Formats: sequence, structure tokens, C-alpha cells
Amino acid sequence: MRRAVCPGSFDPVTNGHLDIIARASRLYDVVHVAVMINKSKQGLFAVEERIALIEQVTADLDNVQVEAFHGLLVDFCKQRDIPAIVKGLRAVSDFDYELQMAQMNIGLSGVETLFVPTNPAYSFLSSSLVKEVAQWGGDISHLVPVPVLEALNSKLRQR
Ligand code: COD
Repeated sequence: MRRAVCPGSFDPVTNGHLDIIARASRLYDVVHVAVMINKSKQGLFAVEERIALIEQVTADLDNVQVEAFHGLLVDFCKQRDIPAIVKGLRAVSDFDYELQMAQMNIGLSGVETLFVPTNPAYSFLSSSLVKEVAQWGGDISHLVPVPVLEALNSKLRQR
């Protein structure tokens, strides 16, 4: 079984994330989507809500499993015998930090990182921008899957 992990905060999952997860699912037998918990960062969506949204929008990808993890990504990999991390690269601005993390992760545990170039349609897209634009009533319907759009609208109405 060839396994890989797509890690992230996914607060919330966007079409950019989904594109990378779908591409990874065509390359590996099993793709673990790891919602990494960062207790010092208050998200808009609770971790359980992020997982439920990712499960909903990846329901057509049979080899994708979603779970949360608190700790080092390399420990998530070690516990599940995962040799590869798949990351999307949006622009040169992503590269410096992604390279540092990739080198740290291989140094810590031997887990490789594979970079997949973003779909140009999503090269500017991030969860933070989506939340900011949605908060001010901007149209993000082409940037997130429908369940995420609905969840965002409902979350923002509650505020
Ligand atoms: N197009 C393509 N790919 C994208 C796009 C897009 N528009 N947007 C995001 N992505 C991909 C990128 O690969 C990105 O890394 C990933 O999706 C997740 O994105 P986010 O924004 O949800 O998540 P981040 O960047 O906050 O995630 C950082 C991690 C949680 C992966 C990182 O901090 C981590 O591994 N933390 C665990 C603790 C740990 O091991 N720390 C040591 C690291 S060396």
C-alpha cells in the first residue's frame, strides 16, 4: 500500500486544497488528510467541523481518509507508516517556508515531501483570504465547494 498525507489547517477547506487532495489520491493507494490542531491558533471552524466538511467534499474519493492530529506531522506519519507528505506550492512565497519544513521533516524522520504545483486557477487562494472576502460579502462561490460556502455563510451570520 503506497500511503501519503496531505496536512493542513483546512480552516476551511478550499478548492485549492481539494485539487491537491484529488491529485494525490490518483498517485497513492491511500491518502490521509491530516487536520493538524494548533491550540495557539483559534480557528473559525472547530476541528470537528473542518473534518466533516472535508469528508463531505471528498466523498467521491474512495481512498481518502480524514482525521485530526495534535503533535508533529512526522509522528502522525510514523504511527501510520506513511513515507510521503504531499504539499501544494502556490508561488515562490510559499517555497521558503515549505522547503524549511520539508528539510526539518526529512531530518527528523526520513519522511519525504513531494510538492505539487497549484492549479493556476487557485494560485492566489488561501483559507484566510476566503474568510476575509466572505466576511465582507464578496463572492467566493468559485473558490470553495458548495458545502463550505454554505457553512461559511451560516457561521458568519451567527457572528
Ligand atoms: N493551491 C494548492 N495548494 C494549496 C493551496 C492552493 N491554493 N492552499 C493550500 N494549499 C496546500 C499547501 O500545501 C498547504 O501547505 C496545505 O494545503 C495546507 O494549507 P493550510 O493553509 O490549510 O494549512 P497550513 O499552511 O496552516 O498548514 C501547516 C501545517 C499544519 C501543515 C504545518 O504547520 C504542520 O505540519 N504542523 C504540524 C506540527 C509540525 O509538525 N511542525 C513542524 C513542521 S517542520
